[in-house]
Amino acid sequence: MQEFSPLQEKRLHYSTELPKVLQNIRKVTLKYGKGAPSSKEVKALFPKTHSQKIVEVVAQKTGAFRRKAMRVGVVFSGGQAPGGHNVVTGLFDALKELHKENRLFGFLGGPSGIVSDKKIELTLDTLKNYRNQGGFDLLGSGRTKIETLQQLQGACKSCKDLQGLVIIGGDDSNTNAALLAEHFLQENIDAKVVGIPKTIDGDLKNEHIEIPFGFDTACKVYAELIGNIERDALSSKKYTHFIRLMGRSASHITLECALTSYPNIALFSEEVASKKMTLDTVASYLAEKIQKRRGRQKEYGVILIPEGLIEFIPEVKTLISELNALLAKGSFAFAQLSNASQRCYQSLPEGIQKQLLLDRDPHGNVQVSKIETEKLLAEMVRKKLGTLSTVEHFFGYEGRSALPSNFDANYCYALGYMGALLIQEGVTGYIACIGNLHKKITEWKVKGVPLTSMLHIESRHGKDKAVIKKALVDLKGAPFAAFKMIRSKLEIEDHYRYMGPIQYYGSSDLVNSVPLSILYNYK
Ligand code: FBP
Repeated sequence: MQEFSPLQEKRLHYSTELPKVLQNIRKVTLKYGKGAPSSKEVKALFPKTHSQKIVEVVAQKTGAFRRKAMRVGVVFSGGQAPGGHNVVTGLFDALKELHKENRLFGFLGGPSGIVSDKKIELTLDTLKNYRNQGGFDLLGSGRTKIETLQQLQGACKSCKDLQGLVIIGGDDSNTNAALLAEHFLQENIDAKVVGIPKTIDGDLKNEHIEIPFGFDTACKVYAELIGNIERDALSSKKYTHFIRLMGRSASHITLECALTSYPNIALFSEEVASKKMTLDTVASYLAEKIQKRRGRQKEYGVILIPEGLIEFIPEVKTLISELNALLAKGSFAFAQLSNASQRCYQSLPEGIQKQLLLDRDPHGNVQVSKIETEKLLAEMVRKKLGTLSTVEHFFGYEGRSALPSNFDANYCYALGYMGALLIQEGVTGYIACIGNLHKKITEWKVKGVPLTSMLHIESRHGKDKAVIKKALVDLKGAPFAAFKMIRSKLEIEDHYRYMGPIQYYGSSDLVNSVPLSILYNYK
């Protein structure tokens, strides 16, 4: 028997709100708007789904809606992100509202569940304990990339009696969605494929996607933890805390946490890359700031380090791409590296060398969550300064399955609703997008955007592949500019901000807060 905490129980009964346009889903339809062009290379790879048009939700004059019941599949793909269960409940509720005979099936264990047709039917009863809850445990998740002929055939087989498939995932998973949409059309499979933007990393965003879901909650959890550490540092005055924050490539999480909790120093991978800083210059930069604080009798501090930093340091980046190419061929021998990469490899501690050789994920990414950059930098800085009392932390998994904030709970529920509408209206290879997120929920704007318009060509596993481009922190953007304005003050003085736990009930400015990274873009 599952026991609920009082808050969990209360969250089960939280009422989500919908954007006005989705409140009467039986009375709306899609209107084709602007074209969303694809590149020449993408056109060649996606002959059936390239250059489709953006769709908007509009009132349906006739009031007619699809009468035939549908069977729809849904899958969680990639890392957990708070709010995923609400996408499923939103999708389920919308499907039932559209037609009471509509049925929803959940594929188990991520995309591999699609390949091997492992699914369960989702009902009011199966979903009753998952509303507004964290995690992906209803169905589980995974990182399988569906690309071989055998995998594609498996997917066709398990989806042949479905009219829709909703893929809840990040950039790689939505690339999967684009591939499946194209393949299903080529194989005359009726199932329409729709993606939902998910990832705590915040890097699945562009002119159409303001933020992927999960980012808000995860950042709020990390900000609470950072604030607690800041206060501890200020109380004991004896440790410099090196905190690595998740976010595989982009430093969006670090930026959001820096904007909310005012640490002494925050590093940004994108800035390190643009300034072509070496590992040594990053360590010297930190040592210099710590030394300055020491001059003011401050033997403590808090430093934020984005998880992806290591991959952005030019010499390590080159080393990693050489390793990727070698490991993709199945073997690694030190002598096969270029001279520069040999030097870089040898300069790293043995632990980090081993971590760089760990298996890539199925999409060809280095598993940066396993590379302990915070320890590496703490050690390098200590060597430069002679002595330094440090405590190292890694915050990642702590935030990925948290009870979703009200923002994520509502956002996800609405994304699920939009997913149902896109499928009912028969579009395929689209991603559900909701904008105007800084406004009241009723004013949120809803549309569907062709996934092929977000694809570009990148080298993965040593081969050129069409993938969705990750959005990095824009060094010229408003959120980064806001941090730059306060950066030098934070380094020397202490302006720590204690965000406290996520507020689910109470005054509206606390419970309805939106990520600062969104707000700054509207200022
Ligand atoms: P997604 O892009 O799939 O959402 O996952 C993001 C992430 O949380 C990264 O921040 C992190 O590097 C990675 O997943 C960890 O992956 P795993 O769960 O496989 O350890």
